[in-house]
Amino acid sequence: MNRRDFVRFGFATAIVTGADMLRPAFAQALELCQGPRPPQDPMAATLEPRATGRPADFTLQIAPMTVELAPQVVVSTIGYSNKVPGPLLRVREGQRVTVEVVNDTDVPEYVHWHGLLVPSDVDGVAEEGTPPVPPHGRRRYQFVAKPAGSRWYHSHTAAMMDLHRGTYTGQFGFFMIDSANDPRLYDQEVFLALREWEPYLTTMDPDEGLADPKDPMPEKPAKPDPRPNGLEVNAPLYSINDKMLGAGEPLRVKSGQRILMHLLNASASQIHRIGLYGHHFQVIALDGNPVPTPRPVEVIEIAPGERVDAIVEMNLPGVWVLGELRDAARQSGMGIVVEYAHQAQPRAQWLPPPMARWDYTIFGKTASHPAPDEIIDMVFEKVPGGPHGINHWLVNGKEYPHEGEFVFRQGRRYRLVFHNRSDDAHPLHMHRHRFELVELNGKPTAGIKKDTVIVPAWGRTAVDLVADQPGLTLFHCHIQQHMDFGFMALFRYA
Ligand SMILES: [Cu+2]
Repeated sequence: MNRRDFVRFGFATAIVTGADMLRPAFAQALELCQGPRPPQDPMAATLEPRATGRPADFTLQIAPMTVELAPQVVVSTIGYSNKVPGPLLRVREGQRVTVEVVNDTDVPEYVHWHGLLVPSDVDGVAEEGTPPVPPHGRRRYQFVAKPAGSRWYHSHTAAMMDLHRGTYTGQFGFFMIDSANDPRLYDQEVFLALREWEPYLTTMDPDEGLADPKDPMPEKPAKPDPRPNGLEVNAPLYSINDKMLGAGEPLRVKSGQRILMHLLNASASQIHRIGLYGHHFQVIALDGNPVPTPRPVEVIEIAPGERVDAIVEMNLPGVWVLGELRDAARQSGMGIVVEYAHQAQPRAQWLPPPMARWDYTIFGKTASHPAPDEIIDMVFEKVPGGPHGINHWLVNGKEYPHEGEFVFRQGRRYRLVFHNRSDDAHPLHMHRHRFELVELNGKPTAGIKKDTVIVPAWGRTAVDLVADQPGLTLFHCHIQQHMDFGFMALFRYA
């Protein structure tokens, strides 16, 4: 689709536009991120020295902003430093980082450093005791950046029925922690955040079709729940970074190049599957952590909160669409044009890649785990269509909060077994820790370290972790609505 088609198809449904509101924001994120990285300047983001004390390494300003997703398609949201995604924060592993957060909104905010091993008081989570960034105030977050890999930062406020708060807004950005040992076997590096905009409540489940009837579904009950499903969150507009498909600068490549793609699903509600016809994604890291067995795949499935790092070898000259497999999402913006040099085609081509089931375990190694000191079973259930017509969620029989059910003892090894007794897939996120995948629907694996894992509909996933990060630790589904309506648990250290 070219830009003219894009406008002609009338994607600008019901979005306020105004020429004087538009900012020349074309592809700022790609400009920020493309090209070989400058090794001497790991901080590609705002540097704002302050008058008092040690200058902050980065400043993030939380404020209302508009995003020009495409010509005539402008959405209003809240973002970081007037950028979507927010500024790329790039540091060395082990570096002490100070981030000054200025909150130019009327509500308290929290910035969560997703995937970093940081103490509770700077993790950016109310439930863990992090102090808020007050309305029209500021607060500094100081921590040591670890571990190396693709991390990210985002708002961690509850949104409840307000679809203009928390992860429904533009408050997200990439946080790269560079390892000293990165072999840098690529020619170009790009950051691609998947997003939806203008969310609304609906009885239609946007993830319908993701459940595969061939899945084992070990947690499926004999009798289905007869209660009607509640309202879920869907969206009419999609983008990669701040642009809808066809509206931004293409990703310009040369034949033979190896492109390192840092994919992030910054969606509040949807799992996405991404393909690029005729090309393979060599998956090298999941949630920023190198996998034991890098393997090529044709489709990447990525849930809210997850990251996938993949190298794509450019070996099929043309002008292609890298995009969502679902036509509705791709045609509503979730894609980016990949343009080889010296190609004159006026239109970017989308062809569906061969269907393949996403399976984390192919990136693992032969299972072998030390015996856990303790097994913690966690059962997740849906209460369909509760108050406000919204589904509510139970963890071991009750909604958040839980009073001391989940306790870690320092140094002990735990196996968490997630029993998903619902018909939705859930990306489960553990704060301040990394876990290792042990089993997925009965399939054993080892060596895959993550902080967010999809538990398939009616599925079961087991993970191991060593309790080595004392302090309150939040666990939750990364779908904002599920988290807001009960799908959270707080782990304490004894
Ligand atoms: Cu969920």
